[in-house]
Amino acid sequence: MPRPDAKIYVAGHRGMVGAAVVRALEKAGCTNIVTRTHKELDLTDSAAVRAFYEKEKPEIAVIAAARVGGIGANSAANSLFLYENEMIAMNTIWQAAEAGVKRLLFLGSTCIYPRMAPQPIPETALLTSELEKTNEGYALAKISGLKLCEFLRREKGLLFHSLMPTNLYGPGDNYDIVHGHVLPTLIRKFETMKDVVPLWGTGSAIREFLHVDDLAAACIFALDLENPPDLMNVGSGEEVTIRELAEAVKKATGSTARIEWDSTKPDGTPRKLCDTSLIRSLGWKSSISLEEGLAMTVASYRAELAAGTIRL
Ligand code: GFB
Repeated sequence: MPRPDAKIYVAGHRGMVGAAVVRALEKAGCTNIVTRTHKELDLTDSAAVRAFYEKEKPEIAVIAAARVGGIGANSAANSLFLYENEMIAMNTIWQAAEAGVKRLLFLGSTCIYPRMAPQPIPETALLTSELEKTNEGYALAKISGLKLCEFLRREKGLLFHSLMPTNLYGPGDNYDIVHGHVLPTLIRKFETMKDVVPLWGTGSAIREFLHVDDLAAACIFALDLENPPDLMNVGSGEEVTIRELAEAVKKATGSTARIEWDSTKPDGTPRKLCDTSLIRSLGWKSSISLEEGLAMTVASYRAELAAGTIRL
């Protein structure tokens, strides 16, 4: 557990992941958490990030800030996903090292692995073959970030390391029908479309889902390791086809609508199950099942909608 008084910067605290990390750190007793909204600090601006670190001088940084989106958002704007995420990663990691941050945890995604990686995907599959085209920009930026951490650790002895979570979901997700990830988008579709729910692709793609509170617990676990691996996968081991996911969301929402598949839309990576043997061998495993997590997330979707705090 980080010391209760350790000054910890969480980048991206208003996003689903950053908010979950802040909740978990607070629950673990941390009282000195530093945050900045996007408006207060533009993470693509190197000079501003440098000034921020010089002023605050955090001891630890957790980088959960990123431009994220589902297959629709990524494939329509690979350039933006590459540019913004590259800038955010380079600035938050490099300037942290310059300002004397002792420990940094960088968060990425399992889309850094090759499209046809062996399944389940081990960390060693990194950079062994071509990336999935629909999210190539995002993946390249995240690969740069994890490599910068690795190089700084090797060259300067800094304890900078990375976690690569599988597809995430949970409270505070983005429910935008066009730009969102599949799981929150399906919740919104089944909650709002009464007769027919149009879904993308063939439904045959396979995904693994992890509740964001499980990822936050993995972050605390990783920050506790004296000598963490440079790169660790974080997953639930529970994989489903998109078709099975759709049935599960339909059930969780109580919808009676008919599903219609639009095979002109992309399936993306055929399968993306990460090998979590490394993190499990060190003593961490997920604890929220997909069924349980889905029920919780449908409830939080409804609560966020009623409270007017939902991101659509
Ligand atoms: O979460 P998602 O958008 O992205 O899921 P990826 C895409 C899968 O769900 C594809 C199917 O197989 C889609 O065909 N799908 C079915 C839908 N209906 C829908 C729908 O209404 N909306 C969406 N979005 N998908 C993302 C990357 O890949 O994974 C990101 O683009 C990130 O960079 C994230 O790495 C974790 O799982 O394909």
